[in-house]
Amino acid sequence: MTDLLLTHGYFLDEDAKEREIMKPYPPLGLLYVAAYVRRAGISVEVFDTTFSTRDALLARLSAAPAGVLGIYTNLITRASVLGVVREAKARGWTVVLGGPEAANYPAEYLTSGADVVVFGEGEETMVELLPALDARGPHRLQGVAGTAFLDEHGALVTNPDRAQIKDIDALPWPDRDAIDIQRYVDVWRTHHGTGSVNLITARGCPYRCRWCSHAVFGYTHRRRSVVGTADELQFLLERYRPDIVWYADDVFTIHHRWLSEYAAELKRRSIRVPFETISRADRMMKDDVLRTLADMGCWRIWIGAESGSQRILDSMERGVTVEQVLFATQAAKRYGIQVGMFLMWGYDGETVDDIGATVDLVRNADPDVFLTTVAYPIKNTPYFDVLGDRVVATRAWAEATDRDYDVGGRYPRELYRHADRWLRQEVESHRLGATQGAAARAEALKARAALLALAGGIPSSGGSR
Ligand code: B12
Ligand code: SF4
Repeated sequence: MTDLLLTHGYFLDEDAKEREIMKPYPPLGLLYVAAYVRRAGISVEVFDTTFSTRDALLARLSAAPAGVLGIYTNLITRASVLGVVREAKARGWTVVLGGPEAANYPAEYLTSGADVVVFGEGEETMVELLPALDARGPHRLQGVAGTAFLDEHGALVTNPDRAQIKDIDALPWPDRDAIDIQRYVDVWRTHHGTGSVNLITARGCPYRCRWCSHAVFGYTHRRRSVVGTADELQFLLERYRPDIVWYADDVFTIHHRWLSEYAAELKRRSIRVPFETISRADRMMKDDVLRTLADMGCWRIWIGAESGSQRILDSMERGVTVEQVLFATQAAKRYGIQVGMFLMWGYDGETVDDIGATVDLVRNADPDVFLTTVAYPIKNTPYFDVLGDRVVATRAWAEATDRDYDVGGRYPRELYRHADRWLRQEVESHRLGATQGAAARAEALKARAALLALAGGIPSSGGSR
């Protein structure tokens, strides 16, 4: 009998946009939990929903006997997970939620039917929680650190935080055998010509960007050993034969000495595999870091540039300058590394001038690819807190995500669509040059005019060419 069934409520089948992108990654956190509880002697099964369907999951839930169902939650899966919770409860399962989203809304999830919300790292908590659930049921879990539940009177009980795992090298690797990893590699290869696998080299980020969620790992930063990480990579390469790797770290180049030792270890093993990852410009300011990345096979690095306005970067407490973003982008490209940029519109206090500064930055830095998002306040972040009652729900909590919050006092959403068009056309016209880029330039000016009309003002500087 399976003591624990784990799943994550994300179905590609229900996400037309992501089906077009087709860059799915295995749910690493869930696989870490699976490996840890399995090592503790608990039998565990993972139902990976990515390539499956809701009907198939429900069929699995209907197969008796019902036990404990653990679900990973993140920001985008709220409605889906709530649906799974409902169906699981109707079939007699005890439901435990983990991951960054449930940790931010324990009361809401518990009153929607979940039995327990786990916050922080799931490994040790699950190993303590499962026998406690067996012995005491879901309403008397006082003292199980890292959990929240409703007591017999329906009152919310929040147990103390669990201490973070000190030695993350002591953790077993993610239980990749529990799901069909090869399918991910193959889907990538079919759609993009390169099969990809993911792994992490560290947990947690010590920076304090105000909009970023630290719900799981807090502000710690714990690294794996160079040898342990290289062992896992080597295993992945031998086992799944991917063409590329995604280091799913928060800031891959955060620790320069570690990076150079890791690169040396891979070289010693004659491993050079193209990889993609995320970093910060200020951790990419040295030639030897960029050379190391290039030598290791880094083919694309994502930089959270966010804004071209220093005033906005400072109010985000990003700890990075516009000059660093420009420098790091151009320097990475000189080393043959593609740059992807994350950009954010509409952060608190952003004006049309600031939007223009972002357009200027991207035009000048010329990253290979960039993605924009309209800033959204994630619960329990300093950004959410500072907005206070300017965070306005647009839909019922159960049907929405934190991305659906409206922010009072901000420009209308339509303005950011014009900002996007302005940015894309401006960059395009710059790439094509004065003659060939004339049409794009005209489009950029139109988009900028539309944006200004909506903003009801003329910028005094920035992006005003
Ligand atoms: C890599 C990454 C991505 C990659 C995904 C590639 C991949 N999966 O490898 C990309 C760039 C595509 C991406 C996209 C997005 N991401 Co992202 N991503 C991450 C990142 C940096 C690492 C994920 C990871 O592998 N973590 C390592 C594992 C070990 O941690 P974990 O999953 O949290 O698991 C632990 C616990 O949560 C818990 N746990 C997990 N599952 C379960 C289940 C049970 C039952 C229990 C008890 C416990 C438990 O135990 C685990 C081990 O301790 C995280 C930040 C982070 N460091 O985690 C953000 C993060 C998860 N992403 C986030 C966001 C917002 C997004 C996007 C919505 C962004 C956007 N605007 O589009 C999209 C959503 C895409 C999607 N389909 O989910 C937020 C989520 C915030 C929230 N409150 O939900 C995070 C936390 C970033 C942040 N700091 O704000 N992301
Ligand atoms: S945005 Fe990146 S650098 Fe900033 S706190 Fe979050 S993970 Fe760290």
